[in-house]
Amino acid sequence: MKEKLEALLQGALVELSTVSTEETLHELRVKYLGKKGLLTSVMKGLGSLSPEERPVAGQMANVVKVQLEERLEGILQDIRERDKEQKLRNERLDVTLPGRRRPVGTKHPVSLVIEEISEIFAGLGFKVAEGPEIEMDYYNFEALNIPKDHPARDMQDTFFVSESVVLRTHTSPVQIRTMLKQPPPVRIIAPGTVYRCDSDATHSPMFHQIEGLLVDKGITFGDLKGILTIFLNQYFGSGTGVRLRPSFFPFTEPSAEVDIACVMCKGKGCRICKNTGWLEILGAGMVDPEVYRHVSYDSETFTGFAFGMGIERIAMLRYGISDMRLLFENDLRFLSQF
Ligand code: 2NL
Repeated sequence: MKEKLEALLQGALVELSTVSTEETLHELRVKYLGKKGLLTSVMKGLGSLSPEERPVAGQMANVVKVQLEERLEGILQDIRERDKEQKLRNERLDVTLPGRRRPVGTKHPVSLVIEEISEIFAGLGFKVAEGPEIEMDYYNFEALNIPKDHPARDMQDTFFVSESVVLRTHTSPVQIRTMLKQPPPVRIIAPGTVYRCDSDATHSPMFHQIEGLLVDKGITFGDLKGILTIFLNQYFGSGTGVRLRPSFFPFTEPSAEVDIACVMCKGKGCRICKNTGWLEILGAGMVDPEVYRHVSYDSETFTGFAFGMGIERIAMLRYGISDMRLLFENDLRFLSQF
């Protein structure tokens, strides 16, 4: 019996010396001290001993049991201590490290142009107006004196949603909606996204425009020229040359193209202005009485002017961007420069 117990203890101690996890420790506890464990089965043999031997062997078995229990408990504490330390080591953080910088976005150049131009016109008393990008044919064309058979309505240029609904091809319908909602005076600009079924190196099917509208008593072509000259001198720098050339739009009469002296060569002639010294920036004109008729404004009492400009072209001139497609590719190497 004594030998059996000693062998059992030695065997257990050898096995315990290699234990490194709580699970294998638990398995060994069951193997030696469990109900069907090795020590239990040795103790079951106590009954067959003589009355003199039994208490001695029993005491020995108890000593072995206590020793094993203490050893198991000791190893368990060691494993737990080791696991805790490892966990602390893994979770260690250096509170003196500088924080990780979050990348901060920049505004898109198209947004910058819209904001800056809107601000200049805000200073001239214009309010920003907005409207839907999916628009009624009536507001996009008919009310602007662009009849059904007009070339500007050609299938080639317009994205049709249905026979009477289009993706707006300009932001003019915003001004039509504004005039239908309120009586004159009106002093608004309408920046926004517009769509044309046209796509090549210099045309995107989705682009941006700002239009403006001023309607009041006694507004003349002189006011148009004055306001646009003030705007162009604020945006492109004071002293920027401005000239008007006669033009045609179905919704204005008379109409004009507005040029500025080339921002690159100051009018001397270069690649940007194709050696003309001038850059076309805006289209403008006095609102055609036919437009007033569609929104029930009295064209005998009220006159006004309207204008429109393409944002992408202005952004390219303002920031020296050579290819319009850079504005739509969303390459952060390009966008983060603004
Ligand atoms: C251009 C020319 C223009 C307008 C837009 C307009 C709007 C109403 C009535 C009359 Cl509601 N006119 N808008 C007028 C003249 C020119 O845009 O070249 N845009 C890129």
